[in-house]
Amino acid sequence: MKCQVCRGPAVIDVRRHNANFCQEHFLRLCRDQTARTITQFSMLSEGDRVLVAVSGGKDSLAIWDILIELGYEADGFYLGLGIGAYSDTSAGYARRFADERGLTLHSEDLLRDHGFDVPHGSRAARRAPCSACGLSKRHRFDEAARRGGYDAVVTGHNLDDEAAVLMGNVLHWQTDYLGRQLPVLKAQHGFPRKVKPLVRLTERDTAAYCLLRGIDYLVDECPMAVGNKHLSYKAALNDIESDSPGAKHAFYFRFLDQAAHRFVDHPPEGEAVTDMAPVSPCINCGAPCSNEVCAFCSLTMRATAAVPIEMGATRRRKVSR
Ligand code: Q46
Ligand code: ZN
Ligand code: ZN
Repeated sequence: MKCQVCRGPAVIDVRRHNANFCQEHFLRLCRDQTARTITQFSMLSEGDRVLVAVSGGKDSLAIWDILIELGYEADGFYLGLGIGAYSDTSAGYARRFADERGLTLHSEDLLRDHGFDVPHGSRAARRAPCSACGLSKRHRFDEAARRGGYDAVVTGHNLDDEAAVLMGNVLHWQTDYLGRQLPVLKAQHGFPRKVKPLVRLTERDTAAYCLLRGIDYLVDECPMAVGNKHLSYKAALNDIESDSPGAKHAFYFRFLDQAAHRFVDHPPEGEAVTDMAPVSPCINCGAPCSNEVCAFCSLTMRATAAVPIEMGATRRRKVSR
């Protein structure tokens, strides 16, 4: 097996490119593909300060490393979710990565800083754990970027993630979500720009990238992901990919090229994504929101209430922090 670039011994085959690569050229491929994505979708500009959402897993550490290699000023933000040993271990990987490279890692902890963790808080708030977790992450990453004056929040979503989400959205014709499933969401209404520069790389690529770069990452999946539909969509797409290399890439990128704009430009009535409902600061935390209290503060109230609050009930009290 020879590297397609230098004809030296290859260490990895990339079937969707029908090519093999040595260590040096595989790492270069990952960086080039990421740089191409950043340029193609106008994700970042020279001089941008970016905040990477870091989980301690392969994708977020790979994108942080690649951005630094590409010359960006990139700091990290880690949010402790309180999911037992999984969270304790993931925090260690994120911290070690930053410390070994002299990078800045901001961190926050849901339990310490907001009074609830994902397993208990989601139960008290009567929300699915991943829904409470996703909402918390989005809000805290946005807030960290807003308060720190960062130009963009970067996440480590890869091609497998995006293709699986796309499959779920298409299976259920979630047209409003399809209109938002873009690799870059521009800054608007006080929310920072959000970008996914890894969408050309697969999970296998980011795992290999970390291995070859000597990046130690948390291999375990979050225990709360068990039963998550996206895992079965990923498995189905992997089956298709093994018979038709490149199918995943075509599915996602042709959606972006040929279909996504139809949902962005013509979202269902009342779901315009470019003109969100009027935005005013959350009366509790000051984050931009379209209600008096933002969704995260509302979740926090429910998650920290001694007695679970019935869904739909409103509470307007200052959340203790
Ligand atoms: S961390 Fe959070 Fe994921 Fe765990 S609880 Fe669900 S959303 S599965 S990316
Ligand atoms: Zn080579
Ligand atoms: Zn709020």
